[in-house]
Amino acid sequence: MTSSRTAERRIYALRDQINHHNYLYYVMDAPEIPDSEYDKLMRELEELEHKYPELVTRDSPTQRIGATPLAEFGEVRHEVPMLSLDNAFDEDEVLDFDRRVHERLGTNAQLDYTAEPKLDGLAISLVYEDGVLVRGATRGDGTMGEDVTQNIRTIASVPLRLLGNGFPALLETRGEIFMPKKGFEKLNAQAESRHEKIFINPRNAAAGSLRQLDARITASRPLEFFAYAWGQVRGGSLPARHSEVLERFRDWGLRTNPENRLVVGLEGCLQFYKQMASKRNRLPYQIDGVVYKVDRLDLQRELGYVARAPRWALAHKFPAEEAMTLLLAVEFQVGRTGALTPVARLQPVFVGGANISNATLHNMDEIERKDVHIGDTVIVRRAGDVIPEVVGVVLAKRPKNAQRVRLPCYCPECGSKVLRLDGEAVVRCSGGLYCPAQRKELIRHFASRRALNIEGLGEKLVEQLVDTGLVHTPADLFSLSVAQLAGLERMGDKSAQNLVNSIDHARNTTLARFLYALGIRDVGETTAGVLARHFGTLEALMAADETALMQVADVGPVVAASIAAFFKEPHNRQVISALRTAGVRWPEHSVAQQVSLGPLCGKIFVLTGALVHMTRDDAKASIQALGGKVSTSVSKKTDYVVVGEEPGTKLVEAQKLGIAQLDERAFERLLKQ
Ligand code: I6G
Repeated sequence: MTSSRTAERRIYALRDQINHHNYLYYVMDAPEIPDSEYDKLMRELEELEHKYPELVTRDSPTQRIGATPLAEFGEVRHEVPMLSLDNAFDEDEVLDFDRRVHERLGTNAQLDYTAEPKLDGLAISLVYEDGVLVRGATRGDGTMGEDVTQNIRTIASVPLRLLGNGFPALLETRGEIFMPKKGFEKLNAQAESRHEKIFINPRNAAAGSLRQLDARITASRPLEFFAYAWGQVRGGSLPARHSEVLERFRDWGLRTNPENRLVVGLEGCLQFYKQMASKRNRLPYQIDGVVYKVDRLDLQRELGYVARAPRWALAHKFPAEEAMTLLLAVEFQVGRTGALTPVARLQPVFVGGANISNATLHNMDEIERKDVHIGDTVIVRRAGDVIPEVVGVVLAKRPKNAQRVRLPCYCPECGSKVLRLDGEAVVRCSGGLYCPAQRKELIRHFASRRALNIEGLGEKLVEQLVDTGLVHTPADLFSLSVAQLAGLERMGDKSAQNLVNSIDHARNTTLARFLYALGIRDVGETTAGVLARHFGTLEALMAADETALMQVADVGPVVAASIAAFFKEPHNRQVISALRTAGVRWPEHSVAQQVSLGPLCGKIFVLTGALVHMTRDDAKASIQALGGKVSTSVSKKTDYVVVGEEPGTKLVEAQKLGIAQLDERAFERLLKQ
């Protein structure tokens, strides 16, 4: 049995080890043992303390989470007021600051500054007495703050006991409590899955987490700490420079920002600002600027304070990425794929370095999740080049007449019905072939190689045809004249004639290609082929309801719903009818014909080598249209190997197995039978 003395020694040793590993992990960012080893040490300490409760101390690493929730936070007076910083919003203001500092100090010499990222969190004061954390308090109004000791103790990067020695008997360190971006996203994802309120940004999440009366809730939140300043210091002294104090803090186990730098003069400050601005999005936490501090503490004392801010420090802010403004209306924009995106029309506001009056609301789910109403005061965010977005609502400012956002029933571009499939956040226009918003994308797809394969009709030309109003739907392509085309930019008579010829050529196609060309949502090339084989005719497919569609191999409820919705939309039926009138055709086979007749029905083909008169895709589609199957490897089941130029090893295998070979001519004859 462990004697009490042995247990005591082991407990102290374990605490030292755990504190040391905390230091390596949080302060040095260089852990030496895996988490599992660390957990083992913690478990051993917990067990020993459980057995010897009289040996438990407040600064033991096991004592982070207090058991009883508070009724309210106590008040704390800051003996040394917690000041704020003057802000600079451009280089000129930094220049003025540096000039004022020089004037007051009566020197022309370049000064050393500590340059630090300014975290977007909450200022905090931590008091250590004889190295033991005794109090954590918020800034409050700078003189009176709230006692959040219980909550601060739960933050793993805040040491409960300082390491090493040489620290003053009373040390009040100050710094920032913040929530890293990843932790914030995870917290919001959890809140969302539980249908709880989400936080607007990491700063709000950190503030909300620290103001919990139940420390167990704070303990579950991913909060972190960086030290950057100090208040009361008694029974000891600090070094003579700010940068040296920060180093000392680290030695004592207080985490400081590894991005901090000692820089020289104004130039050094501005260079640091630029570096941090470009690094900003890659940092694991949000920053809203950088802070410059005259490094020598004697010079700081000489400079003193003005009003509530030190003359020796300056916050150089990045352009604000978030701002509040009024949501005037919500409009729906139709994208190239038919997705309707709600767009917030805002009272113009300056944010992220630009005036913005529109921001995305993403989709209806997001609107519901954020509880956005028209008339609300909203928070918009514009970070870097990212599209501005509405991140949240200031509910306290909601006017009585605020209105819910309603999803339109019809597409604002073309009037076709709007669809929201079960389980999908995105809402779509069902007027695929007809909708102007989808026109360019659809025509480009319609003409693409694997669809109707209209040679020479590239993206640029599609743009011109649509922009000049010559083409509204794919059917219009078939009535284009040489004269019309020749009038377009970079289009000579010859190219115009060539394009008319290839459009004419594209009239003869297969049902599978035609279906694929229609750009029905969820209907790719393979599904189009399967549908063509299953139904045999376009009429049969168009007449099929969702139940009938689901009989087709590979067609599930989502795809069936997309197909049914597409053919239900009268605008789409009109365009299909116009295409057929324009002469778009394909060999028709009823299902019965396919099964009983058709030379290729049930036959398995393998293609090898390059065909001269058709692409491999065309050959494949033709075989499938006539009921045949195409396999990628030769086996005893193969009926024909189609042999093009420079065939591969498949030919050798076919010869070995004695399988019938078709050259391109024989293959073409077979297709025409
Ligand atoms: O609000 C602050 C943010 C960052 C600060 C600060 C800081 O240093 C990186 N430093 C001081 C001295 C003060 N406020 C008062």
